[in-house]
Amino acid sequence: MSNELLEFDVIAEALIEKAQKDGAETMWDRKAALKTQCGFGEAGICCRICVMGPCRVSPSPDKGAQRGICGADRDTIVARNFARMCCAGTSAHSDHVRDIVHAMYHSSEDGPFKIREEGKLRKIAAEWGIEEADTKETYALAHELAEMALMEFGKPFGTQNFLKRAPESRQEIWEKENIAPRAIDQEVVTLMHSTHMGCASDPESILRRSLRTSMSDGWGGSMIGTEFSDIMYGVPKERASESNLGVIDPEQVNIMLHGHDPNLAEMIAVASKNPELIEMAKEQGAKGINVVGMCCTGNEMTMRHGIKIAGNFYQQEMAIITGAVEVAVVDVQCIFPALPKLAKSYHTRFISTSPKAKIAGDMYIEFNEEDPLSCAEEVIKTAVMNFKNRDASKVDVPELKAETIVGYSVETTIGALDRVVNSQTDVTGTVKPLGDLVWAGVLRGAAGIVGCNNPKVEHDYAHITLMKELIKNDVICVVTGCAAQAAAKAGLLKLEAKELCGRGLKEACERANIPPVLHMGSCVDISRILHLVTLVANERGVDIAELPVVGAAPEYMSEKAVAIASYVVSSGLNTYLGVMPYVSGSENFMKLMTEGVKEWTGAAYVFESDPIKAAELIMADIEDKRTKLGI
Ligand code: XCC
Ligand code: SF4
Repeated sequence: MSNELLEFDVIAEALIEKAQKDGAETMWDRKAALKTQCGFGEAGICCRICVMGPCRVSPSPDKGAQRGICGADRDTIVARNFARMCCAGTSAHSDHVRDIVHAMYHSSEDGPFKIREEGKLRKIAAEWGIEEADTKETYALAHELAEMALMEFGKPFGTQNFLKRAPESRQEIWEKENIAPRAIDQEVVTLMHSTHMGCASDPESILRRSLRTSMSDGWGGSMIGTEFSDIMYGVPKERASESNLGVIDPEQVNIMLHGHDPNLAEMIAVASKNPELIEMAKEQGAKGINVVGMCCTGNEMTMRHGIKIAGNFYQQEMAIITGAVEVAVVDVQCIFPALPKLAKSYHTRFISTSPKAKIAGDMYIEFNEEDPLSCAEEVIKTAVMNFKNRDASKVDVPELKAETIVGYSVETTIGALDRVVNSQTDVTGTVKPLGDLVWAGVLRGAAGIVGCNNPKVEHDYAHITLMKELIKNDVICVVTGCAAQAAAKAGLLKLEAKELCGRGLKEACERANIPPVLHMGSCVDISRILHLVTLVANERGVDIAELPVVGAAPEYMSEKAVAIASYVVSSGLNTYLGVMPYVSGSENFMKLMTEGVKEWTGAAYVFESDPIKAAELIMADIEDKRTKLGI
């Protein structure tokens, strides 16, 4: 089945049935046990910011409690709850990035963390104004740049360095609207302060500050994370991979890498090639060691090493339910606390590694940036020695997997675009061909489709439906996170997917030899999308908000995604959310999000749960932008 364009994920049902037979519990069991989820929480009108509460106010202005004990009304309560999601989302991305920067600070010629992309190191160092960036000794420069990046988290003055990438018009908007982010930690701390009991109550001010905090993620933490990971681990290049649970190989020792931080994953990738460990696996009766990725770690590893993608967010339990995973090793974010218990229904060992995300219930092997390989080797040895404990009667790996092309960093995308120009007569190495294709109408526009899965909607359905609708209408899609993995499993990340496109996009794909949906990486790599869009805007001399480009998160669930939506809106792109955030309890706040914010940033949040309708709205949006540009 591996070569067909798959219709969504047809294996979930079989594995859920298997789980029941094995006596294992899944997210769907727990969702059912919760019965009706809390309506006040859902509307964002429950406040428990202080211990006079919790105060649940009425969603209706005509009846019920209108204010909490302190007098906060529904607008304030909703705004504060929303703001705190932005804080947490920004913290998660940026704090994971801090670890990447620390790894770069510890990099050395003969240590486990090395500089692989010296050119990129020098380029970013020069961009940030480091003197003699082209001549300094590599590691001295890397350490200087890392220290500078650490200051981006806590510098007392100034705004984020990467803002200068944006078109001047955008930078002016950020200045004028007071959403140019200062130090990342400062933005989070100050917004936590603002939303403390008895501080800000003005929803407009709270939203504005939420945007600024989220901006410190998109143009700060996340962008640093992407660029610095590239410097250390390599700029992703086009490469083939495979995706879906079928990449788990019953004949090998399977290690499932799940989480977000490339530091751990890179070390496991290195250690898994250690001949001694492979020999050890063979002695245990396995054919070898098979590392597979889940969620964003999966994205990072497939982009840089072609490591196969086992699945996205909602499949983390299913991977274990196959009965063929020796070790599930995790670092931070999006890891169900349910996994250790689930693992006990099988032979799987669950290993958490980060002091920031110590998960109770099975093993903990701390990952230490000063001696990273020892953790990685211990994880692999544990997996190898666990192979013999497999219960053959419980092994059932679905045979489903799809071929996939990944690796579209900005650099690689520009390289692919060079294939559509005449290298003798035209400039190469720029985004000009992309702008030309859009301006000529061959491509109507572009959409960044990102984010998670959410059991409130049928998994992967909204992602895939939206992507298919858009490519049919000649809108090229760039994808990250679990949306990218949904695309991978559905066969949208391969050249043959051009058959699903409109004429223009199909032709562009043929000329550039790319799929119509481009895998740009993990969620922090949404900064790659921002960067690409920025380059196109700069090349055309327009503002980002003028481009026929949108953002979408059809199935998101995490606080990180709320921060992402907020920095994408702040960057000037309308952002289509398929799941309602907890704001419906305040009509005023909703209005600010869907209309008011447009006056500040030129873009807004759009709520639409039906992907077909969302696609229609996006097409109208894109055509409207084109008309205004006169193209
Ligand atoms: Fe997590 Fe990044 Fe969401 Fe997937 S897309 S569920 S955040 S792994 Ni980021
Ligand atoms: Fe209630 Fe106000 Fe305290 Fe919130 S801050 S819990 S609304 S008293």
